[in-house]
Amino acid sequence: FRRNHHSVGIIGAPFSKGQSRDGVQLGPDLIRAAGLVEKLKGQGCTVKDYGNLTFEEVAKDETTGRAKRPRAVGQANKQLSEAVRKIKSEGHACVMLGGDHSLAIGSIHGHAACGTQLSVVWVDAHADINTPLTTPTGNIHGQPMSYLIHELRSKIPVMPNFSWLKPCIAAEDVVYIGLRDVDPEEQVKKPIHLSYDIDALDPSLAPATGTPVVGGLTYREGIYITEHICQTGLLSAVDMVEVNPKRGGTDNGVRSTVDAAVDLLLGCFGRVREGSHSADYKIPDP
Ligand code: NNH
Ligand code: MN
Ligand code: MN
Ligand code: MN
Repeated sequence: FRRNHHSVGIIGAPFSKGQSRDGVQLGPDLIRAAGLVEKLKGQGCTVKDYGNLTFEEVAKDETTGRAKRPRAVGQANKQLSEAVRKIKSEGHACVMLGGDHSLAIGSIHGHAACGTQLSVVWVDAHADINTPLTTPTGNIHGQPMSYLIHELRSKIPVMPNFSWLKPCIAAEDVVYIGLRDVDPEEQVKKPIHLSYDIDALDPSLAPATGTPVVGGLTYREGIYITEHICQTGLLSAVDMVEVNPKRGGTDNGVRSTVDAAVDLLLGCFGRVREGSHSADYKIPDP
């Protein structure tokens, strides 16, 4: 028998202003509705759902450099950072359901606030390391890494609602997977923050996302990463972001995207493809 004793804390962040496409704010409830909590419990995890954050409207939110909606993004990430910090202080592996990938700013910052040096595994079709001055689109979901890395500190302008944020990750502690070059880092020893952008997967499998790019990870490659990271025993927090039901085309496209997101999270917490049964399963006696 396999036994999983992962203790998981879930926080939903229905936030979309790090990019311009409506719908990605529906991710947290959609992923829950696909049975995430029940399925994690079914494979032996203890789960505490901390619910969704609520975000207030920001009336006037002019750009800083080229970065769009900095006040809304800064405020949302401040709230998220505090929520993740709390979940970590209560001893859970933290699962953040997005929302767009700008939320990695607060999620990683809050995770790092518990004091240990982290490594970050960034699974994405995109590197998300533009600065507010280099971004071609202005969307902050394409920038989160630039705010978090010590080495880029001098490249980041002062931004409204970002004064709480200090860089907390060393460039050498970041691993990228899915930039169409799959090579999982194996010698990380620090607690792992896995930031999973669903657009890392191939669009044939996960079409319901704002910026699909052809040539992505297969289901097998995507799941392999989570299994491998689970086996390190170092997984400390996960982001699952950029699921957008308004971009899927068909019901099937949305369903397959959401199911993939759930399966990736189950893989993070001990599910094995060769088959795992529920925690209380007993072989029937004759
Ligand atoms: N690189 C582009 C930008 O900075 C696209 C980013 N889009 C993403 N990132 N979905 O994961 O705007
Ligand atoms: Mn991303
Ligand atoms: Mn991406
Ligand atoms: Mn495990």
